[in-house]
Amino acid sequence: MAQKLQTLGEFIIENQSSFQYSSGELSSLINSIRLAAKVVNHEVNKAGLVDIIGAAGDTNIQGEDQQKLDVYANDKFIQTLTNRNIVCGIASEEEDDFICINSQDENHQNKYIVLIDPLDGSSNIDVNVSVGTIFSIYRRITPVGTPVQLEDFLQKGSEQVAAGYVVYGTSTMLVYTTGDGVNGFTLNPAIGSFYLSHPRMEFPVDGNIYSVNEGNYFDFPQGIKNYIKYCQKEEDDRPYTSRYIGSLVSDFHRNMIKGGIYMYPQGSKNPKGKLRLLYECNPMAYLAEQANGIASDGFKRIMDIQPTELHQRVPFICGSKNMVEKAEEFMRNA
Ligand code: AHM
Ligand code: MG
Repeated sequence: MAQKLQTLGEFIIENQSSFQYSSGELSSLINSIRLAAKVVNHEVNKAGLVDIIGAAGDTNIQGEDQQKLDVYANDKFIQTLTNRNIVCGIASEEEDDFICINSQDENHQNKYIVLIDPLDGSSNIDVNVSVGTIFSIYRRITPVGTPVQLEDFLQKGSEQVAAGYVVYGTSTMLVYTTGDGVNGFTLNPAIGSFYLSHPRMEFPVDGNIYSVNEGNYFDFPQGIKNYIKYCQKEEDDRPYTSRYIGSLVSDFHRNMIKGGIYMYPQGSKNPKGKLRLLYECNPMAYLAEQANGIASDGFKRIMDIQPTELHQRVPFICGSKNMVEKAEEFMRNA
């Protein structure tokens, strides 16, 4: 007999009590992200039809061209979270500084902050390749009812209470964790609802996919070069294969399902790595650990890094446990 389909809304309600601080606030927050994700999905899907792609003319804090859909996604997520009045602060990869919500209202009781990469991998949009939204949720550490401060955002990844991503791919999925495993929901576009399609997602302990921009090979640290050579060797029956989309969410998603490792190391072009600790690495690290995987900067756990600035970058190695441990071993021994 066919199983009853569970919607994301039903799942959130059903699992609310298992969350340690259960007050309904986190559930409303995830509901808002679900809503904004549907709006952005609609727009991303239209990208090939309307003249919305292309540089918007703005440059973000990292000096990169912003494309119109980045701006659109950024606005939608910020608007939805602000209008529903459920967070006290937001930081976005597309904004220079964090946004303080309700700073004039001493009675506001919101205790969560959200960090978001509204549209990651957006250089892939104009060639119809999957992109994603990444989010990360923390409890503020400064007193409720006061304006949020930078220190609320500069918390270690290990303090996250929830994290997830939306992948706008052949189907659109929302995958998230609140610290009790990782669950994936697929959008039925005809109805506009997300359904639980991938319960309890886990990285296989081992895998055979390595995902890295090999165009940067000569720029990589020796340990990563050695690890790539190890993956390429034909001996010992180790049939590795290379898959790199250049869209973190999609590469991560595939590796979590099939088993693999994603690497964006430091190099002379990106001395501290390319990916941002707060908007990309910490949420993906939380998901990875909740899904039986590992996330490391090559030497230590990503979620143990004390952030010092909002747009900080770090080297990022993430995926199946045995593969990441092997890459770390190569880094130590290089
Ligand atoms: P973005 O935040 O500017 O989109 O950059 C992040 C993206 C990741 O999704 C992807 O894994 C990586 O940058 C690809 O970088 P590269 O083209 O240097 O390989
Ligand atoms: Mg990004």
